[in-house]
Amino acid sequence: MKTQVAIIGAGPSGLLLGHLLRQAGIDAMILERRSQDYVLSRIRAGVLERTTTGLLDRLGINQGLKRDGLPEDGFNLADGERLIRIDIAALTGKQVVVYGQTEVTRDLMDAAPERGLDIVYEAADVALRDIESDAPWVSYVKEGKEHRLDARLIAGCDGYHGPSRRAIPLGKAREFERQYPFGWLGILADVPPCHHELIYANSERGFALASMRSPTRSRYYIDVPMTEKVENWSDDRLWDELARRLGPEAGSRITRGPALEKSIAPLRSYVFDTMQHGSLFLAGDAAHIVPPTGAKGLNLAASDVAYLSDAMIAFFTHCDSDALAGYQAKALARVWKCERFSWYLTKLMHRFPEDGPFEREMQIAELDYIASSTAMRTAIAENYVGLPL
Ligand code: RFL
Ligand code: PHB
Repeated sequence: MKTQVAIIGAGPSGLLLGHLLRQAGIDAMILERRSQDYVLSRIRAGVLERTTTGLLDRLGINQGLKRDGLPEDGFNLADGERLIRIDIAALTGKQVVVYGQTEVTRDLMDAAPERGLDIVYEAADVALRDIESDAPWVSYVKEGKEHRLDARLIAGCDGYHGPSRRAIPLGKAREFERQYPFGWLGILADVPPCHHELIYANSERGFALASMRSPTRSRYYIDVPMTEKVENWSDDRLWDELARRLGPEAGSRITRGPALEKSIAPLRSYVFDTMQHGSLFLAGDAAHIVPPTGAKGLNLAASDVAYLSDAMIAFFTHCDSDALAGYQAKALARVWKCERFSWYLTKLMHRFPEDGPFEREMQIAELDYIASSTAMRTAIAENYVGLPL
């Protein structure tokens, strides 16, 4: 088989890229290791920046987003009993939209056949070959049979654990990593949210986040040590803990219900500072990870794809290789700013085991400053709604 761009991974970055290329008349084929149902069962991001919704609008794959997306004018930082509202609409003139990654992914998957975007699910043993040449190819196994996909370019959109990044020789890249001493235990339940806006809480008992997917579906998180097991958290224990950490006001408005999903995700900051090598280009979690505080991961995947699709389209339509050569510099400049914001908000809103009274006073002083300074709230709001492309 032959295509112009072989895309590894049918997460948000691979699907968005595939659609943008198809819209420009470029052939693309996606190889995904998992089944469609498995990909859709992963509960992840919930908050979309304008950059991300803009791509869905540009593709015309925005009916679900328009129908079910919840535009948000603000979000809140809770510290003990105080709630600091970041009025993103007033401070930036922009909004974010609550619309789940599962829904984005489903919309993009559903639109694929009619737009000629081929997706091979359950493609095993994907391996990238001859990436330093102008004729790279990918081998994979489907239903026990070996296949070969020839391409002009390969897009590595296969997340943190995929093979694409590993195909780049380590000597050609620099890796930056920060692990955090906790993970987020999340619960999804069909109950109304406790508040109409997101609340990030830094309580004496630890971090909590109140988020949502719809007026009848809530998503909550608390931080737990990485040694913690989901099995130790009955629904009741988790609801009790959330109520304590979110404080008397929001805590008392929590509606409890059975978990539709419950899982622990590690927190990590990671940048692989080579996003291209030969004919291979990385996008999204394949090249970088941010801790979820700040809701940047999916949005960063989308902004990578905005740059990469423009560069690939220029390459195929005007033989412009300079655009491709400039992809990494553009993408990384934005990546580092999002890494900074996610790290900053993580430091501000979590109690780190190694921190003492001094670090806690620093958090209190910072939160006081945010509460009293429009400049500080504007800086946070600008980052939250998404920095310009
Ligand atoms: P994905 O979504 O990981 O997709 C990669 C795809 O590649 C496939 N794959 C392979 N395919 C073929 N062969 C192989 N050998 C393969 N290995 C892997 C995988 O099966 C998968 O389908 O990466 P992508 O597309 O770059 O998208 C990135 C986002 O998924 C990620 O950044 C966000 O989910 C992060 N994130 C959040 N981002 C936000 O913008 N806002 C949020 O509110 C937000 N909340 C979150 C999050 C991530 C979380 N977890 C679980 C890490 C909350 C959580 C809890
Ligand atoms: C979510 O709704 O899953 C969510 C929202 C905001 C975050 C992270 C996750 O910062």
